[in-house]
Amino acid sequence: MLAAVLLVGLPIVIVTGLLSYIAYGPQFGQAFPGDVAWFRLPFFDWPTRPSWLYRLSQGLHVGLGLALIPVVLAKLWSVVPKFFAWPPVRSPAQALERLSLVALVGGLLFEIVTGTMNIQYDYAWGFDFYTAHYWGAWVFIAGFVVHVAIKLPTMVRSLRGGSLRRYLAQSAAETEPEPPDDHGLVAVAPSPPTTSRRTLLGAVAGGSALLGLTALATTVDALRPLAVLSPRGQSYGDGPNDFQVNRTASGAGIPPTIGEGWTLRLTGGAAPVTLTRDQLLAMPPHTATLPIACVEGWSTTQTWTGVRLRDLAALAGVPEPATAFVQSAERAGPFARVTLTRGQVLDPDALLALRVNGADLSLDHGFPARVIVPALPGVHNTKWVAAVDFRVA
Ligand SMILES: Nc1nc2c(c(=O)[nH]1)N[C@H]1C(S)=C(S)[C@@H](COP(=O)(O)O)O[C@H]1N2
Ligand SMILES: [Mo]
Repeated sequence: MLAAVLLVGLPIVIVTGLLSYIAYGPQFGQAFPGDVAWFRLPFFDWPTRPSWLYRLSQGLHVGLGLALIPVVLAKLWSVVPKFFAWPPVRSPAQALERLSLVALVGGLLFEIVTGTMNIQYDYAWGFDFYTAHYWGAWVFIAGFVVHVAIKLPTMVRSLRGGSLRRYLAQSAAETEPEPPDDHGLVAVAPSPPTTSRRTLLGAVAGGSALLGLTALATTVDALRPLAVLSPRGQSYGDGPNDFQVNRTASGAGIPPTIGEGWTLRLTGGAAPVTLTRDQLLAMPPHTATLPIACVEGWSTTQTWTGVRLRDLAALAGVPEPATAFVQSAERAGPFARVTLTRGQVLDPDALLALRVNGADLSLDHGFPARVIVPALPGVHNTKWVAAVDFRVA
């Protein structure tokens, strides 16, 4: 039963995790870790439609990943005798199986711990999160594939056995031990039961539902007070700018005076073009309701107004760019420079946003101007934009 839930849930977490890597744009060297040798995925240009694509895939990765933790723990608990099997190795085939279990359990626990600590901003380790989470994923995937191949028949047999319904009807007092098996999973001399299987499954389901709810609350505004596990649940703006702030201006070293004398520099054409914010506001405005979806699973949908990136490209003299480099006023660090694909520049809703929900962007949300592109991972929606360089190749 637990196995069946994991067999459906874990592949979703795996696939959405790998998709997130692709969404970051490994072809531009901006996915982490950068150099993965022959573990390179067959990547493609991340689409801009549907605009909620990254919101859904990354929300599932983090939310489902969290909700499955109680199921994983219960499953591990149910196979505890295996960890103490003696002698540890009986045959080469069995040695291989046990090695796959080390990869499976070790890899999965590692992914759970690093993933959870990342969304809590608890970087208490001496290595890069993305590198560790990426390689940990492959260790886990290898163990998972081998384990499913070996155990699938056992799972199908036990689900077909029809014992589930009978078990769920039993109270603690009626609970009988499993019949002896030859896998070494059943206790030889079990103590009297203290809870029923029904209570155990109920506790697991309840724990999963609670964790899933706190994850859902980081993407559904109406549930916001329930986002108790998200650090982003604590940091918002005011009025029309009242939504999650990933990193504040002061955290990024952006002075409150950034608007004074600020200009946007566009390059790539015959001559650079420089625009003030007033000149941008005088251009044909475009409004779009689009999400910001962070790699940490939270997301928020707001209504943005600004200038289309493709209009800026045309103005710069590069109406058909192949890529665009966006430079933030935040000069150093992973957010300083982002590469967008052609499709991300030319999408009719791709914006250099100046306003949100009818008000000027707040300093924390990227004033004087920020990028908002449909289905783009949140991290690439650069705040405090200083320059855009449109490239034809
Ligand atoms: N210059 C700059 N741009 C940035 C960031 C940043 O720290 N610095 N954070 C990014 C991340 S990780 C996300 S999820 C979004 C969040 O935007 P918000 O803080 O307006 O919600 O901005 C992105 N743009
Ligand atoms: Mo983010």
